[in-house]
Amino acid sequence: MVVGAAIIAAGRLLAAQRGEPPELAGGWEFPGGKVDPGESDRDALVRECHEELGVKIALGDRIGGDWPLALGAGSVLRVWTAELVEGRPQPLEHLALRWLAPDELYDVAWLPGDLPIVEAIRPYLNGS
Ligand code: 9L3
Ligand code: MG
Repeated sequence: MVVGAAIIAAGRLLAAQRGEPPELAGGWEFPGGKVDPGESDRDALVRECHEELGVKIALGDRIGGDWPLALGAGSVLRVWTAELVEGRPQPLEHLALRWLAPDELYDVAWLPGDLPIVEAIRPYLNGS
């Protein structure tokens, strides 16, 4: 189980560029990661965003259901919207971060698993 955060601030969506593993390096994702044994999805997402970005987030809505990550691999991605509560995101474990305005959502090379989720975030970018 993998969890990801659609962090939104001032009407923009945060995208993060992976540096590893090699087959995913350079691709852009919703920050997050694997849920630890005994940990809730939501707790894992808050923890991962603190580790990866140095921020405290508050989770909002769940976006969709289980998004398939790799065909046949069985792993799925669960995504929540989130807002910043404390700190400004830093690329502590990523190559780069970008804040995407609504007309820039596809300016980055989203990872295949994350790409179909982007459109579902768009309604949250207006008026926030
Ligand atoms: N993954 C894909 N999209 C995402 C995230 C957070 C993760 N938005 C994939 C990349 C890895 C696996 O899930 O193959 C575990 O992620 P991590 O723990 O290395 O971040
Ligand atoms: Mg991660």
